[in-house]
Amino acid sequence: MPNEELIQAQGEALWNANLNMLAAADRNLDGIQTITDTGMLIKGIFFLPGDFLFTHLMMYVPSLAVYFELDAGSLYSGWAGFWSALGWMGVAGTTVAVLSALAIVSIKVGEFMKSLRLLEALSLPVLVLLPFILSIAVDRWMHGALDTALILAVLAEIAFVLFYWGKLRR
Ligand SMILES: [Ca+2]
Repeated sequence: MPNEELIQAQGEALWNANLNMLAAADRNLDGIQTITDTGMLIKGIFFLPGDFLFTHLMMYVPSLAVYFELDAGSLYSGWAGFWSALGWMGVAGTTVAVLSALAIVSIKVGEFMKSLRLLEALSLPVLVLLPFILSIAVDRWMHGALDTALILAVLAEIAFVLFYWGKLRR
């Protein structure tokens, strides 16, 4: 029975070494940057999901890593490729789903705004509040005139509603 702590440490070391390798410009350490290094980067990016899965199983569920015989040789293996392909399909599927949802939402919002006629919708709250704001201003200007000003504001609201009512019926 292999030591679980050893497997955890090995998983972490493998994952970090893989990331360090991908981050380096000269990935095969031959002292020169060539097409081989670019190939290793592309391969490394493709294998990221599978290698992530295997190393993190080693790190967090070592008993399972032991059962599936995961070790340094599991990275970049056929199974790592299988899980990587599945992982990237999941990423692509999620991206398409999110983009489609965003497209649907933006169309719906667009239709809603069009039906409201944007400027009218934005000006409506301002027009509704305006008489009340003015009545408070009047009270500041002529002390004690708030009651009168509010009555005038309510009358303005009624006139406003009647005006819109007539406009809508046309
Ligand atoms: Ca190189």
